[in-house]
Amino acid sequence: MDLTDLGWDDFFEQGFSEYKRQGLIPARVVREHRARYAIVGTRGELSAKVSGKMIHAAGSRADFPAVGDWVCFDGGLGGGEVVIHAVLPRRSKFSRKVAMTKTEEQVVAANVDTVFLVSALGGNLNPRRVERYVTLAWESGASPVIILNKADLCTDIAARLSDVEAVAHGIPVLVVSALMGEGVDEVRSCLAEGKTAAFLGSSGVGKSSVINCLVGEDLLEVGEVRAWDGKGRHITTTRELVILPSGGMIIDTPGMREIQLWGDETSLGGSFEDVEDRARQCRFRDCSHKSEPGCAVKEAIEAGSLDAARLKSYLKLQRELESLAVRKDQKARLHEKSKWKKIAKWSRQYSKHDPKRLG
Ligand SMILES: Nc1nc2c(ncn2[C@@H]2O[C@H](COP(=O)(O)OP(=O)(O)OP(=O)(O)O)[C@@H](O)[C@H]2O)c(=O)[nH]1
Ligand SMILES: [Mg+2]
Ligand SMILES: [Zn+2]
Repeated sequence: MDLTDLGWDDFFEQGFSEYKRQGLIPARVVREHRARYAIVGTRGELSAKVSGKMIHAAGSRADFPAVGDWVCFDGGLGGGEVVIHAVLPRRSKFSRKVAMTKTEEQVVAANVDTVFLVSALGGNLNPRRVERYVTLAWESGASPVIILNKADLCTDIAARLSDVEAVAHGIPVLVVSALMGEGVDEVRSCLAEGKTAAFLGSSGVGKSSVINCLVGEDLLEVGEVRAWDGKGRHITTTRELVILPSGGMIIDTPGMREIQLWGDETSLGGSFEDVEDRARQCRFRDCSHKSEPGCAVKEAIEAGSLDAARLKSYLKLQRELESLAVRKDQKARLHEKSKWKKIAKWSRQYSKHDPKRLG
């Protein structure tokens, strides 16, 4: 396999130079399952695990390889599993906060050029959920494209499309039916040789089905949806990078029940540019857009040029990011504290052996 077919370019070559000197070999992560990685490079597909040193040095889960990452492995021993010693700097990454209460970043897909945010028409298409995905996509560094799949199940496509376009804010929206094979060519035209696209969205919206259409065969397992509530079990259980016969790569991901934001106060700038543009014209810089005089956001809502639901959603996501910032900060302080405890302990031991040297 030629590395450029896998997306290798000058950016990664540069990151690789120091590892090249160490005799390490680059490869791309195509699958991950319980701390075991399938990697592909000039030697074909290999099974790999990360080195003990890397595990020890990792500050968080985001420091471990994710699907789409370029890693450096030691090819010296041959046979069996190879050992990954480093992850090359990522050009882009789609991250979320790990579910539940932990304050930790999870990289869902790395080095992605295009992210397809998939929702299903018919059933409960929720523009607020689309907004959430769009926010994370802007933050990722990849270009977002929205797919509304299952067009065959929907009788008022035009209305749903305009609901979504209102929150898409200039991002292309493609109407697709994987079942009928409609709109698939538009999806294909977003792919290119050496480029990587990732499919993200709730379970059952048809991510794997659309990919199967693109590949032209039933490569990925596709699920049953329970008719009575539109829900089913999660079909895709691991993230996987698929290399298309026509060039280009696709990452399939398991549906996410909840997608929590990972980012900072600047994260809403891309997805809520319409709200933030107006907010800059408010009389007070720290306007909360609730009851302050001279609030340009409120004025826009009254004039009908901004949707009230959009402001509500903006404020909600902003609160979520604020509480994330507080928790990140607490975590950083705890980390700092435990580091200084270790140093203090070490210096006490050190001074016991040779009190003079600590002066
Ligand atoms: N009517 C209709 N059904 C579809 C379409 N695309 C997918 N489906 C059905 O929707 C169900 C779920 O499809 P999947 O492709 O497994 O969905 P997924 O998003 O990959 O789900 P997870 O892997 O659980 O995240 C399957 O029964 C598909 O046959 C479509 O365009 N129209
Ligand atoms: Mg799937
Ligand atoms: Zn305001």
